[in-house]
Amino acid sequence: MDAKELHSLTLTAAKVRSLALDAVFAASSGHIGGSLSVADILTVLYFHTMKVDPADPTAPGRDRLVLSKGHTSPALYAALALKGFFPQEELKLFRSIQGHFSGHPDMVHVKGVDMSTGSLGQGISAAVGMALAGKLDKKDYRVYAVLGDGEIEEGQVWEAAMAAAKYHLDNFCAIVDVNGLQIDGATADVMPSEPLDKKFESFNWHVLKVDGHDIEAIAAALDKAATLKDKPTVILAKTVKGKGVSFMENDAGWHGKAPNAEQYEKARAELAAVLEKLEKEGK
Ligand SMILES: Cc1ncc(C[n+]2csc(CCOP(=O)(O)OP(=O)(O)O)c2C)c(N)n1
Repeated sequence: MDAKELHSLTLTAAKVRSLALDAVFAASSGHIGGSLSVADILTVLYFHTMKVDPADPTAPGRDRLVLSKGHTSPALYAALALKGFFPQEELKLFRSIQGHFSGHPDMVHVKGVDMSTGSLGQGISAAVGMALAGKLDKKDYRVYAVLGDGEIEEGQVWEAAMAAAKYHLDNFCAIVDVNGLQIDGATADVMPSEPLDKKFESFNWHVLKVDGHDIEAIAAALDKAATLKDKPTVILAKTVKGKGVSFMENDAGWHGKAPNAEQYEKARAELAAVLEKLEKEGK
C-alpha cells in the first residue's frame, strides 16, 4: 500500500469514528464501544478490499458484507455514508422514528446493507449461505462477515463455521473483532473462547492474525485471504474496545451506552484532534 492510500484510509477511519459517535449522541443510545473497535476493519473492507458500487447497491456481482455483530451499526452506517450510499446528514436520524436507521442493520431500508442482523450468531450463517450461493452459481464475488469475540460464544457461529469448511468456501472470509470485552465484562470471564486460532484451524479454516488497528496489516490480510484456496479464512483482529476515545477504551461500561453532553464534548474533541492532524498532513 502506498503512503497516499494509507493516509486516505486512516483519515476515513477517523471520520467513521466521529460520525458513529455523533449518531449515538444524537440518538442518546447505541453501541459506541464496539463501533470504535471495528472502525478500521470496516474502513479497509469498504475502501480497499470490496467491489461495491453505491450507485448500484444490489448489483448481483458485488462483494457482500454482513455485520454479524449488528449492534455496532453506527460504524457500518458511517462507512456506508462515507462511501456514498446515502448522505451523511441522514445519520442524525439514527434510531429516530423519523428515519430508517434502526439500531441494528436493516437491509430493507438502508442502502448498502447486505443483511439485517443483531441477533448474534445469525449473521455469519446468512453470510455462509451467500458464499455457498456464489459457488453454486459460479460467481466470483466474495463474502465477508464481521463478528465480535463475544458473539462467537454463540453455538450457531460454530455450526456456520463447520458448514463453511464442508463446502470449501474459499470465497468467504470472517473477521473477528477481538476486543476482549462483551456486554458486561471480559469475554474470558463470561465464556472463555481462546485459543481461537486453534479452534478455527481444527474447524478446517485458514487462520490469519492482525492488529485490528493497523490499516496496512488489515489490508494485507484481506488481500492474502483472497488468494487462499479450498477453505474459508478467518482473520483474528486484535482490537481495543472504545478505540480513539481515551475514557472509553477497554471499558465494558461503554458497550451500549451513549455519552452525556459533557462526555460527548470530550470524546468529540479527542476524535476531532486526530482528524485535524490527518487533514493537515494530507495538504
Ligand atoms: C442472540 C443474542 N444474544 C444476546 C444479545 C445481546 N448482546 C448484544 S451485544 C452483546 C455482546 C457482544 O459482544 P461482542 O460480540 O464482543 O461485541 P463488541 O464487543 O465487538 O461490541 C450481547 C450479548 C444479542 N444481540 N443477540
